Amino acid sequence: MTLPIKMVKSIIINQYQSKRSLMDNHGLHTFNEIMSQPSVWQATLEELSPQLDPLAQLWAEEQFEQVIFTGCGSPYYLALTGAALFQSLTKIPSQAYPASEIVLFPDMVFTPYKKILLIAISRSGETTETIEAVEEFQRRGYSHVLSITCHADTRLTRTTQHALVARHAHEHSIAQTRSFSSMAVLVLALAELVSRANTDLTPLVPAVDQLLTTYQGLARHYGEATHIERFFFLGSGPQHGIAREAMLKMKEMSLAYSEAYHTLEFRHGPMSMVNEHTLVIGLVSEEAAQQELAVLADMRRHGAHTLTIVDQLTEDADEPPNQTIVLNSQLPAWARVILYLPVLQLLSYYKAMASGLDPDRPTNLDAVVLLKSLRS
Ligand code: F1P
Repeated sequence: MTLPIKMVKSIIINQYQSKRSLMDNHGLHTFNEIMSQPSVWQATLEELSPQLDPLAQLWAEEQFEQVIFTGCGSPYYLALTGAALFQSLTKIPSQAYPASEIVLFPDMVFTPYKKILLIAISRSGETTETIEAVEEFQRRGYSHVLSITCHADTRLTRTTQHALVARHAHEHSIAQTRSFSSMAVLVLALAELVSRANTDLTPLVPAVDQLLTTYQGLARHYGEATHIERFFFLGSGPQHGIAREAMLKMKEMSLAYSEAYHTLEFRHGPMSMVNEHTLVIGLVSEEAAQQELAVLADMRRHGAHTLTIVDQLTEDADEPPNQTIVLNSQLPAWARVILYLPVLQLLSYYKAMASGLDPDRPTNLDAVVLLKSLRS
């Protein structure tokens, strides 16, 4: 069948237009979700009190001896940061495990402690492994599970007695950005409550706003730099989980080669991968700044580009100023940990866009991993 030339033209134009509008919309959700973090964190903080009050009572009654954080993917990385912060602040032994490890290797996880709180983190509240980790915990006779999620009514929240919900943070995008950071705000608030740190977390909101505005151009510059092919995210202590999450964002959105390490571990082998096509990103802590900055200086000597993230610039620092992100948080070290992430989310977004990929639709990935039971 031969179509009239006019009709062929209109089909081609329509195809071109729908391709164009698809291209124009590439990454729109991801970009908006990253940039909405100031208002979503604000809303999350405003709704905290009624959610935290019952937990304050629970803590007073139960006197937990151990806290186990769990989740899959991004929430597992939040679990790593949560456990590091929690133990440092509260002195209660705290560990993080991927949910699948709890289900498959429970004897490796559970200790003789009697009073354990399990904190299960999941954006969807539907991930099979996370729900089965909760069931394994309950099967062993433990009763207190706190879920941290973005949806109030889920399989997870129905299985657990206690919940913290960042209900403004749910996303259209598959890769987690504002959901991760808002659930992190909930973890920070819980650590603040239990440790009685007496810290006001509201300065996080102007700080993240300022960071996204000030460093969007820098993120774009490195995301679009065609000579950068490998990304290494280095973080120690509570920053390590955030470095792992930044690495995951780079993989999910842009498919670029990216790895994360404990900062001083990087010298023990991985630095062999450093060359002039490498960007090494240092999430520099307050406690170990001197040692961590020395790693970055070593990597510059090996030919790497470096991007340094610090809370404040120090006078004796020798990192190049145009390659430095200053958090300027006005918060104690533990409370500023989530501020390292948002500019790095933008970096992954720009890398994906420059690579012709749609950051809203990561390759091979669905929003939730639903499996047949791991035990069958
Ligand atoms: C966990 C998760 C995400 C990942 C992807 C698949 O989901 O592994 O970290 O980005 O979306 O699911 P959830 O338990 O937080 O819903």
